[in-house]
Formats: sequence, structure tokens, C-alpha cells
Amino acid sequence: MDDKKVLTIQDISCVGQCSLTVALPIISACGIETCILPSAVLSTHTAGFKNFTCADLTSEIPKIARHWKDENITFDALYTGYLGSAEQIDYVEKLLRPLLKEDGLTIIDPAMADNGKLYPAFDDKFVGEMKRLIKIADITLPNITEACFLTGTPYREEYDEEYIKGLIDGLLVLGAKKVVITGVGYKKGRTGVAVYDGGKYSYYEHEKMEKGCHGTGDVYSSAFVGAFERGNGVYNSAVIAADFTLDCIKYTKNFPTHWYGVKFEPLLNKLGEKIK
Ligand code: PXL
Repeated sequence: MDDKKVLTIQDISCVGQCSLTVALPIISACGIETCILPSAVLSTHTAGFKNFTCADLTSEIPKIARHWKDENITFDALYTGYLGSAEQIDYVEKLLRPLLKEDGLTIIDPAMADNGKLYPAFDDKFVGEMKRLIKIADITLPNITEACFLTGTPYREEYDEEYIKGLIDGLLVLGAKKVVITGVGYKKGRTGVAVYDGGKYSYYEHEKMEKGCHGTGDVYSSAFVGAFERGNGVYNSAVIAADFTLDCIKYTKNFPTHWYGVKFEPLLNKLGEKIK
């Protein structure tokens, strides 16, 4: 078993099956020690609940990072998800990235948008800030909407391979080294992931569930990080994460009133087995 440590910085949405409450169990189920840095504590996520509470923890980040530095704590990977401000992005660059081991990787999920729209908390200025993180991304995992905002490409519901390659190339220009774009479907009833790694574009296609669930991006990225840190390559990790996310969406459909997240928990054992 690997003795690896991943650090993930995202919010804690206490209820909502997203961000840290997804990343911690999924990456752990892959057999990887998962250290967390909560960027904020919210009562729920922001997509569909009203009057949620939010305690910002930005001012804790430098104190926590300093303690880790003093303790010589280092990480094999830094995985960022939903972040709340330009200041948090600064801290990722200046305080957390230096805690990576020499060959440690920065994996950026620019969690900020879906279905052609930014999440309620974000604006164009934040998109500009997120571009700074793409610059330092060894791997980035946007959905199509996020890739469009980051590259300044008009969002389209229907597109071809050239359009997706254009998004990937735009992310490479921003500085990303490897790219996985999620939710890429060229045919009716099908979706998949487009991968760029080592000069090669590839694509994995699978069944598309008619109705998606909130939080699939976080499930996907967390499974990707877990699989990747267990030694799978970018493409294989992208496939493992896609199959897992699809399984989770299918399972969640058994609970039609469960609207706010993905019921991934009963499938964690299967993911752990697959990664072995
Ligand atoms: O990555 C999804 C997510 C995470 N955290 C918070 C959110 C969302 C999506 O809306 O609101 C707080």
C-alpha cells in the first residue's frame, strides 16, 4: 500500500454531499491518507438551499500552513476544489503549494460553474482569479462550462471534437499541463471525458443518465485524485472516475426525492476494490 498524503482544500458544506464531505471519504476509500483544509463552513451548499450560513475560514489558512511548515509536513498532491475568494487562491499558490514534496502535483478542479452558468457566489472577476490556479495546474479537471469561462469560449450545448480540442488547447495556453474535461458527449444518450496527456488527446465515452445530480463534479474529481495517487495514469484514472460517477448517479436515481447530492456512500467499497 502507498504511504501517500493528499491535501485537499475546499469548503465544508455540512449538508449537501459536495466538496470536503465527498473528497475525504472518496480519496480515503482509495487507500490514500487525506488531509483537509476547510476554506469555509457552510450549513449547506449554495445551489438550491435558501438562507444557508457561511463562516469564512480564510484567516485560518496562513496559521495552519505555518504550523505544517514548522512540523515539516509535506504532501504528495494538492487538490483544490470549490474556493471562495481571490485571497484563498493566493494562499493556495503562496502557502500550500510550497508544502508539496519535490515531485508533488497540483490538481485543480476549478469548481465554479455548470450548465452554462457560474454558481451563485461567483462573478467574472473570480473567473480571472481562477485562471491563476490553472497556470500552476499539473492536472486540471473542469467541466465544459468551466473550461468555457476560463478560456473565454462561448458555451455550447452541441459541439464537435474540434470545439473540445479548442477548450483543451485554451487551458494549455493558460498553463495547465494535463487536462480532463468532464461531461463531454458527442451523441445523444452518451457522455464522457476528454483527456489530454503527454501530447495526446483521448476520449472515453459512456452512457449518459437523462437527469444529472448536483455534486457529480466533486465525486468525479475526488475519485480521479484517489485513482491517480494509487498509481493509475491520467487516462485510466479518468475512466475509473467516470465509471464510478455513473454508478453513483444510477444508484441515486433510486431515491427520486434526493435532490441535493450524489449518494456515493454505498459504492465506496466497489471503488476501493476496483483501484486495488
Ligand atoms: O462543487 C460544488 C459546490 C461546493 N461547495 C459549495 C457549493 C457548490 C456548488 O454549488 O455551493 C458551497
